[in-house]
Amino acid sequence: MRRCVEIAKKAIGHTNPNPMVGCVIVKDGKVVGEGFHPKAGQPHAEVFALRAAGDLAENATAYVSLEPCNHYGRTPPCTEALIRAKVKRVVVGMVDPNPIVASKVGVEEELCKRLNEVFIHHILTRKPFVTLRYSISMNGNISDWLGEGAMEFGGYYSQLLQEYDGIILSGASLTGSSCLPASQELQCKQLKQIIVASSSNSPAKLPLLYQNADDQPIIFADKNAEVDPEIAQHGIETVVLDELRLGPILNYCQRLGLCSLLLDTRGFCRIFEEFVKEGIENRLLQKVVMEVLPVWNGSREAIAVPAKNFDKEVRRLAKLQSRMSNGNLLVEGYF
Ligand code: AOF
Ligand code: ZN
Repeated sequence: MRRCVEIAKKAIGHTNPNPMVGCVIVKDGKVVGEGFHPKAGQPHAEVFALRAAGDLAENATAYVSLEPCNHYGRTPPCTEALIRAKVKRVVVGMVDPNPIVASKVGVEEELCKRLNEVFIHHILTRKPFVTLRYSISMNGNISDWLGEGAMEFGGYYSQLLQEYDGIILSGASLTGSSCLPASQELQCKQLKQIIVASSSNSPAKLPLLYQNADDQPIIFADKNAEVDPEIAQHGIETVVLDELRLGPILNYCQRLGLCSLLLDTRGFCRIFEEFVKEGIENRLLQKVVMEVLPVWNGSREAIAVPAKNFDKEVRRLAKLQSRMSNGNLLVEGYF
């Protein structure tokens, strides 16, 4: 089952709105076929694994990280493919939360659920899965910097960009060195850029993070924001809201089919403080990824971690995990 999850991850960032799924077919203690679901519209993991196994699937055991589907969606039911191939036993990691599928089991369930936290949230709530990301200094202030190596290929930040459908950034973070890199790996994934422009953080310049991305960014501006006229000339969609709030932005993203969003506080600005408050109070945020940098930051760049006007109650985060990444500490948790 751990192997199923490992191969399912090959499609990270490419399966939405479908889940990532891996399937391994085992016969007489040997792996005879493996497969994963690469993309919505393409065959499911079981189909690829059965193709690889060929005749050896007969009397074999199929391990699948998600309960095999039994419905006609974009593709036919995997249950029928498994029966046709005469597989003897099916071992399932987690039940499919999709109400049109459904039944039993639970092998390495936590692991299988973590793999598809986005899919699970999205199919049950029909809302995007939103992760708040920020870096802090050792003295507990937000830092505008990312940890060393974070943006490089394999770095945690570039992995986040691969994983999520969209990124919400402040207009202020779009100038100069804090722009995202246009590396080859990132270009293959269409990451929708959602830029928030309020009067205090209007993008000074045309914010094209990926010069080659087919996808145009969207700008959400409040009515007092000064949006560079060049932006309109480039035909970039600008949505003017009376009140710049996270809820309406997320609804808009949902309609665009974005299942997961990274709320990135780089270029941290007042508006994000409001977003975090609104996000926690209205349960719009699901996850936090915090990077602790080995620095002590001074008053010019220091901004307190967003807690302004936060309702008195303490919110406890669940399933805390930590790891080191290039000398920086990464802490993750769930609201
Ligand atoms: C599986 N194996 O690899 C995946 C499953 O439109 P379709 O045909 O792609 O069906 C999508 C639904 O099928 C999706 O919402 C989820 O319930 C299930 N995904 N099931 O047996 C797979 N990706
Ligand atoms: Zn299926």
